[in-house]
Amino acid sequence: MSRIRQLIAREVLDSRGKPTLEVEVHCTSGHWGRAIVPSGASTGGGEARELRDQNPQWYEGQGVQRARELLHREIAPAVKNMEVTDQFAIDKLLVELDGTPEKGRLGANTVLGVSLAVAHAAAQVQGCPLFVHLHRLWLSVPEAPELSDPWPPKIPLPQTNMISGGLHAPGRMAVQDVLAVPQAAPDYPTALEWLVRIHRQLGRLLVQRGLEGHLVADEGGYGPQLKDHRQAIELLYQAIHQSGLRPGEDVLVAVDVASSHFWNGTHYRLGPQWLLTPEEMIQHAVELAQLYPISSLEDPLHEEAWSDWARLRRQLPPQVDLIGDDLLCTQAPRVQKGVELQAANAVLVKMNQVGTLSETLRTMRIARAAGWKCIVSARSGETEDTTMADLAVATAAEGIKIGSVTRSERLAKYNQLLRLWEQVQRHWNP
Ligand code: 2PG
Ligand code: MG
Repeated sequence: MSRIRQLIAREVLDSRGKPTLEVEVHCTSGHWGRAIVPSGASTGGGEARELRDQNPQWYEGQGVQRARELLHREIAPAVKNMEVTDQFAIDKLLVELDGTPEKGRLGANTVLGVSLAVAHAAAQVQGCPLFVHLHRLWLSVPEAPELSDPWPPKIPLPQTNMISGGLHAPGRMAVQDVLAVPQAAPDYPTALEWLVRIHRQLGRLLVQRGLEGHLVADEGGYGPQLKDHRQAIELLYQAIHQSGLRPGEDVLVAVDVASSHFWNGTHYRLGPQWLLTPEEMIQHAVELAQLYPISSLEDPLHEEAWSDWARLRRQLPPQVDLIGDDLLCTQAPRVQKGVELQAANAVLVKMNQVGTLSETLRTMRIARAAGWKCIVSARSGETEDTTMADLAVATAAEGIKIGSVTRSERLAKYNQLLRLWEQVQRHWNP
């Protein structure tokens, strides 16, 4: 038994130098846990809300001092003396305390900071690694569909950012993210070596072509001035090949189109002179999947185009995953709707899109029950916090999207997966 004694929140900075919340939970037993909240740039309209101060004198209005205050004043007294291992009861209380559907009062950042720090503290109390505690929670989510399989912890397959566009880079490419997926790597350390090899080779290739191959974008990938995403996919294809790997066999390509951010209400604006109607966009997505070794397309249609998504799903080859990020926002009702409409077959999981660990796990269980894949994702604004890596392993997620293999806020997670890989080998996969 260990009860919550004290919460401490502080304003720290994320990978874009933007304030974010760090929360500590201290228990009566002396154990404690800490978590830091990430933050997105290409956010979905259905996401839970972040609370920011809007005070122009402090970090241009982006401060989280009010979130800190609310946490100390309202949340701390409410959760005090609760059993720290009782994650579901604590999260339920946090949701009730906020009282709004989109966590607009306390802020999803405030609530998530507490929810995750509680999980870290609970793992300490039980003397087990975080992913083991999260795995137990995953198996016992209340009000969630039954799990048909035991889903033992497993290392997810990375989708690694190589070239960035959209809101994550200053280049011309409208599409946000072209990623490499080392699907045939025999194990995680090999996958990571392949990814670094490809990333370096791609940098050399960009320089040879007179393009920017040194500076990196928000998630650590390159952000050169390219014509469009087809050029980015072709460059990545060549870099894979020049790395001694077989594109389409060893390594596949994933694309996060993030199309809500260039949808103008009638057309998708892929370039200054390149406007596509929804029907043309569907055809374009199908063509991409035919032309290139594509493993998944994320948000190829905008976040409210449910019936277009369902049409695209019917036209895409079954082996190409259709991932909903802005479409689903890790929200259970949106995933339920997506399942009913057969609008996708995979959900991107970002804990701060919904605000608590319990709600995240419930969303994942709904996806699982429908036979969908789960891809746990970092945000473009990240920190040294590695909880998402543990979550992915604990829930046996098929994929993980962390960003590129540079910048320490990304490598913190890739490195955590190396540690978890050893543990999974030892205990679950000997
Ligand atoms: C996405 C994420 C991560 P952001 O769109 O999938 O790449 O970006 O955190 O800016 O929403
Ligand atoms: Mg996305």
